[in-house]
Amino acid sequence: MLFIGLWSRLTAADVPPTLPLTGDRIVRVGSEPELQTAMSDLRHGDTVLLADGTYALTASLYVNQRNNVTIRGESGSSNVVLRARGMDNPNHGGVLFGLWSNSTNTTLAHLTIRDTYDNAVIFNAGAQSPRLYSVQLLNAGSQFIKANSTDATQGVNDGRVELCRIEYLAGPPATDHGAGVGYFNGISAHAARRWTLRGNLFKNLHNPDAADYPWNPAILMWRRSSDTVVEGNTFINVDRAVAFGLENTAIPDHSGGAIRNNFVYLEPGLMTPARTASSDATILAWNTPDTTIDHNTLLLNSNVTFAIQFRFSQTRDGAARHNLADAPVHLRDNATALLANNRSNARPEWFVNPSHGDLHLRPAAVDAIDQVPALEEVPIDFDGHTRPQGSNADLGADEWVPPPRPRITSADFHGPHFTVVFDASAGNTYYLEHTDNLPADAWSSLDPLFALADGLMALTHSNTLPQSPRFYRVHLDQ
Ligand SMILES: [Ca+2]
Ligand SMILES: [Ca+2]
Repeated sequence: MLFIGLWSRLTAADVPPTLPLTGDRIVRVGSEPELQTAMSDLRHGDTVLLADGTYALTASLYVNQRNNVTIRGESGSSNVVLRARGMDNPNHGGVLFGLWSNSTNTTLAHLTIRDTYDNAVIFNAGAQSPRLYSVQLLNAGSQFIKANSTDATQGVNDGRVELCRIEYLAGPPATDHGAGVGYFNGISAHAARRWTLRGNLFKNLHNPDAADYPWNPAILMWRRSSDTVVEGNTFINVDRAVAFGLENTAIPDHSGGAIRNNFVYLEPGLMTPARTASSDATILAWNTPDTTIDHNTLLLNSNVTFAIQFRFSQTRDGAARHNLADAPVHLRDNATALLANNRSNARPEWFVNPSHGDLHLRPAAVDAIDQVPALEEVPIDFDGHTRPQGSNADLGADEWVPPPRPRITSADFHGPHFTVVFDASAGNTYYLEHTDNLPADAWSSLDPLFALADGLMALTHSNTLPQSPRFYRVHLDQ
């Protein structure tokens, strides 16, 4: 198959909408000293608005008993960069964290925090209802986001992490920061209730075998956490994607909640055979009653034994339904769950662009499309499309929507080459066809073109001669 793409355009998900600018005071800062002054003078209700640029942090940003504080850039997430001294640099200058808060309604938006020796963002006793929106957290020396508890039963509740990117750009921390080498998660929250993690990307949270922590979940909600919702996230090359609960404690380690409409992709050969042998699964429900795991898409390429695992006897009254994976669902150590319509033989060619974590369905995924009745609890898909489209709902996170007919926007000769430009939809294959007679007995097809993204594409009939008449059409392969 020929792959040529001339133009593409960003989808809405690549540039999240900008939050409206609110706050009792807008405190504008344009330099690191001004930022630190604003933090020292912080009042309840402040919005600290950072001008575009890179800020080399001389201290962590402390939101200490100041409620309703927002720290943000203007828009996007990459124009404002808060840089610490390096996740493996013991000369961290005391800049252990990016943001530290023990306050209510701390919001972080439209900026990047990178290269912290400890957590990128930490919420401690007293913090409630934190929000991260359109934030990049890169290269953290420990958990990217940590939510600690006041005691065994009271933690940071009602957190939201939306449209954020959490990634190691060149591998995880290589040195021991006190808890062993490779001690990280995307988020670790203790005794945390009602968090929502939606539309985020978790990438390369993967330790080498020599690390002390071979199985860090990107999302770890445990130690009496409850009612977490994890939806619409993309996980690429992570040791584990999600764990609701981990330990077989007398009181459930987590309860309730939903893991739905997520994409998980692991590249072939990510894990060594020894790792794979002890892998359990990518999504864990361990010691968590009443948890549902529905409509996820997981392409794991034989790196792990199971896609989803329920474990321990208090894990009951939950369900795994309508998941699309290339590995099965597993019940371990007396766990029970309702299992329905989970497919374990997914193929890479069913998906638009797996190595980029794009597990939208291609039309070729006939064994996934229109296979199940819509599930009342999961009425929309990864994209916000309602289920079902077509005669039935599709397995996995993406409900496939038939693409619009291609619309030709221009057609021109360039020497002996005739080029047709048209609107294409990601995941579909288009043919340029021609005939010299209408109605045509048969259309002649040129090499097909596969659309990696939505946008304009071009197909060229090379070394053809002008002939009158000749007719062209763009054919959508379905
Ligand atoms: Ca359908
Ligand atoms: Ca869809």
